[in-house]
Amino acid sequence: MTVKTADVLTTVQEIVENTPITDIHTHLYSPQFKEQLLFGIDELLTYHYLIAETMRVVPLSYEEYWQRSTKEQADLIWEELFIKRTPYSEACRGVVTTLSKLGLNLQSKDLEAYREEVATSSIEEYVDRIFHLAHVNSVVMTNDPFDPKERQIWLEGPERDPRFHAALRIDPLLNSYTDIVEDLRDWGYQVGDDLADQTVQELQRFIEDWVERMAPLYVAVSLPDDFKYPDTSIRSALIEKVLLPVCRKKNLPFAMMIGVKRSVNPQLRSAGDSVGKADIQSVEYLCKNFPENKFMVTMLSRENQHELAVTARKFRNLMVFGCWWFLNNPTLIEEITAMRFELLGTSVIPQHSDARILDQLVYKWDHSRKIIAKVLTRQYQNLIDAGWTLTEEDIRRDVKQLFNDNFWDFISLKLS
Ligand code: RAT
Ligand code: ZN
Repeated sequence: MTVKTADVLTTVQEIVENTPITDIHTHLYSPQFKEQLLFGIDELLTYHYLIAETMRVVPLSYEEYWQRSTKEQADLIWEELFIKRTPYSEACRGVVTTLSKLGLNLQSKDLEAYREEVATSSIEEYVDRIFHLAHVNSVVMTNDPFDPKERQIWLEGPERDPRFHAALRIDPLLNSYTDIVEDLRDWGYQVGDDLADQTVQELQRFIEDWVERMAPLYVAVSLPDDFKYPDTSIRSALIEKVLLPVCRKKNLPFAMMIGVKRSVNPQLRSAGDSVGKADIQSVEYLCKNFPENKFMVTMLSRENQHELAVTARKFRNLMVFGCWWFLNNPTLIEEITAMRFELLGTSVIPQHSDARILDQLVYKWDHSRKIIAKVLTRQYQNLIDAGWTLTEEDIRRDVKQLFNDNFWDFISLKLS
């Protein structure tokens, strides 16, 4: 059915709201991972984005904050950001959207009552409920073989919930190799401090073992703003000799999340990371010199977004994804998404949730969907004004590509 300019908004909104999503980057876990899966009001309130906002306004030392229990921290955050102030920051509004969609009475502002109402009989049921509310059909976890608790669970061979896919995250290997050499040796890999041939083979074996164990959809790393490739660092050598060959062999994309300055304020712990502009030339170099490797890239600084989209025009082995972390704000999502649609058409993955707490799927996707619908509407209206005939089926196909197929097609794409 042909869609007229006047009807584009409602048609796009309806389709965007109702198309289920594959959420390609989260920090969620399936219930089999026990306490690794965070959920519920207190976790929602103690999200590290909200800790940073709270510590700006309370006359409390960092130590005093961290000494408190999660429940006490949540009480403080609720009091400071939601009662004494108006919660219009994006992270605060996210809590409000989530509570509202969970059916809680926002007028009461009664945190204790919310806790009681959301208390859930079974985590499995809660996962179903949240996936349903968020209209998400599956999520990709972030799986760290260097995390002792998570590692143990994988070694026990957990039962897999098909809605939770794995992603092998290898930050310690690429960002602090010398800190993990000892662990690797303890686990039976004959590795040295420098990348002699045997070490390279053993590190490849380590990655392949974890690929076997987790069946990840991609291998991922977060990289600092001063990331350079190539350079003389061990990281460059590891990428060239260990990571890229294994990714080619297993046909796995290498996902690079570039531009994080870790621990700018260590006292804030998980909330203490920041952002810096990175060098796009490293991405260009990798895409150009490793055409048989697939790269998924997101960059943290707003200043990198235009050149990243342009780089994706040049290299089909580069998939741009998401508005990451400090970019996950309405103004920036709108600007970045519009720019990507104009430069790349439908060939991007516009968003991921980065949800750390199960309940966050509800607001992260509610907020992003609204902006994506707005930006898409504008693109379609301009196209109709230019003389194109647009059908409802066209819109359904496009949204399905943006929310699902672009990712899955890239996962199965073979470049040679
Ligand atoms: O967005 C976040 O929650 C960050 O803390 C990070 O987890 C980031 O997304 C990452 O994956 O490193
Ligand atoms: Zn993340």
